[in-house]
Formats: sequence, C-alpha cells, structure tokens
Amino acid sequence: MATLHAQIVAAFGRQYLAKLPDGEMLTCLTRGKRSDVVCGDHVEVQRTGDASSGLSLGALNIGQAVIDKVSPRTSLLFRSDAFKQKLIAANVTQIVIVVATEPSFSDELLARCLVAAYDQNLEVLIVLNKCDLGADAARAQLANYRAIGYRVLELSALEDVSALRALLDGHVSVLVGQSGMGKSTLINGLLPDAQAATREISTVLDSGKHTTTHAKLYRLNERSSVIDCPGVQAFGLHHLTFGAIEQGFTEFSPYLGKCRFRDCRHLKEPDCALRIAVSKGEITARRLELFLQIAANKA
Ligand SMILES: Nc1nc2c(ncn2[C@@H]2O[C@H](COP(=O)(O)OP(=O)(O)O)[C@@H](O)[C@H]2O)c(=O)[nH]1
Ligand SMILES: [Mg+2]
Ligand SMILES: [Zn+2]
Repeated sequence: MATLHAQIVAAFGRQYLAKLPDGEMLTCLTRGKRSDVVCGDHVEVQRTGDASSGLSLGALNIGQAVIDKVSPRTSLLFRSDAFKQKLIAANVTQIVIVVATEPSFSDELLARCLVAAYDQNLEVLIVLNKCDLGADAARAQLANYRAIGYRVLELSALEDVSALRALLDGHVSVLVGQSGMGKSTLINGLLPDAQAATREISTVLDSGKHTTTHAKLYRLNERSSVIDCPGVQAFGLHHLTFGAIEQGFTEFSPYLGKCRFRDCRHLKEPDCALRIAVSKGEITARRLELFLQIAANKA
C-alpha cells in the first residue's frame, strides 16, 4: 500500500483525524501502543480499508488509516507534572494566549504559558477578548505585559476578528487559555463558510457539546492554520529547569547572572539582582512573586 503524507487535524484519545493534501480526511490509529501523536503533527499513513469501512461521523463517511511515522517536529507545546506529559500541539510557530475581560483570568496561567512559549521559541500574541463588556480592569492587569514587550490585541470575538486574522497570517497558531475566554468563538469568526464541513466533523467529535473536548486544527489559507484547544486550568512546567523558567520571564534577562551568588534562588539572598530591580521598580513585584511561585511548584 502506498505511503500517504497527512497532517493530524484532531486528536481524540488514541484515535486521530488526519487530512491529506487534497482535503480528504482519514481516521487513524497508531501501530502498537504509541500515543504521542498530537494535533499539528505531519505523519505518514497507509490506508487500511476502503472508505465504506471507515468510521461514519454524522453524514460523513471517512476512510481509515494507520500512522507509520511522525515527522520531526519544529516545536512541541506540552505541559507536564511529575507523572505525565500532556501534549498540546506540534509544529506551531505562534501561541495566542486568549484572556477575557470576564470571567477574570489567572495571571499565573498566563505567565506559565509565556514560559512554555519561550522554551519552544514561539511568537507570542496575547488576545484580550470580550472588550465589548468594558476592558478597564483586564487592560490594567495586562499593562505590564505590554510594557515588557508582549503584543496585546484587544477585540471582541462577537464583533470583529479581522485584526486577529491579520496577525495569524503565515503562522501555525495555537489558541490556549482557560475555558470560557472565547477561543471557540474566535475560531468561528475566523473560519470562512467554506469550512463548514470541517466544523461539522468537529461538532460530531464533540458530540454536540458546547465545550471543546479535543484539539482541532483548521486551515485559514495556504500558509496559515490555527489550532483550537480545550481550556486549560493548570499548565504544569515540570519538564523545565529553574534556569529555563528564569529565561521565560524575559524581562529578567538583563539581571540574570548578576546576583552575588551564582546559585541565587532570588529568595532572601543578599545582593540579589532581581530583588534590587524590583526595589527600583524595574521589575514588578508581582512578576517576581509569580516566578518564585512557579519555580517552587513547577507543576
Ligand atoms: N460579550 C462577549 N461574549 C463572548 C465573546 N466571545 C465569546 N463570548 C461568550 O463567552 C462564552 C465562552 O465562549 P467560548 O468560545 O465557548 O470559550 P472557550 O471555552 O474559550 O472556547 C460564550 O458564551 C460566548 O458567547 C465576546 O467577544 N463578547
Ligand atoms: Mg472552546
Ligand atoms: Zn538573585
């Protein structure tokens, strides 16, 4: 049987949905116990039967295939605790962290996402959604993130997503954030009607639920795609070293290595360059506090 190249566009348990270059979808299993395939992966597959033997998802009949090989990844976004890793998306070039004016969002989760993004060398965009509801409090919460150099885009997914569409161009982007922030609403606004079939498959996978239960990749144009993920409440960084977490707080970089002690943990040590920077107002107390919290409890 011929080897086909495909991209994983949805992962649900140990089953996957892969898309061939001509747009045809296949449901895929892995060989053996392999389960480390994730949305965004490029894979080699072989058909295992004719289309009529495949799964029937709603009105759509989809052929079956088996995944032989996962191509080397340019990036892998994942979270981890002491026991397991949870893969989020592969081969993305940009992370879009979605927060909203309400419900309130966790700035610790935001900081964790930023550290993970830095580790995988991803472009970062912070989207403040639901600005139709009044943005003052959330805008103030994000002011320091703008000050340290992150792009923050304010919008309302229900009104106009064109500014976001422009910033997704040329990227494989992944939308992450707590549930309820509006990720799926943003995706709906971004997708042209021509993608109704893709959306139909998504709906069937989620069995009509309003919450996103599986990561899904949508193609926006020939050079751009976007992955919608289930909401995350925790973003474990067990896999990162103390040093990697320090670097993920990008505004710390001028001060790293400048403490009196080379192994300074930035707690109570004398002549700690980070604590001095906080006392001078060059780093916010909240960011150092978030750093210490994450370094002490990575997961
Ligand atoms: N007012 C307002 N509500 C929004 C906006 N975007 C999303 N919502 C609502 O917020 C809720 C959660 O949206 P959803 O897209 O499911 O969030 P997700 O969990 O991040 O995918 C839904 O009731 C949406 O209608 C927005 O821009 N303005
Ligand atoms: Mg959702
Ligand atoms: Zn220090």
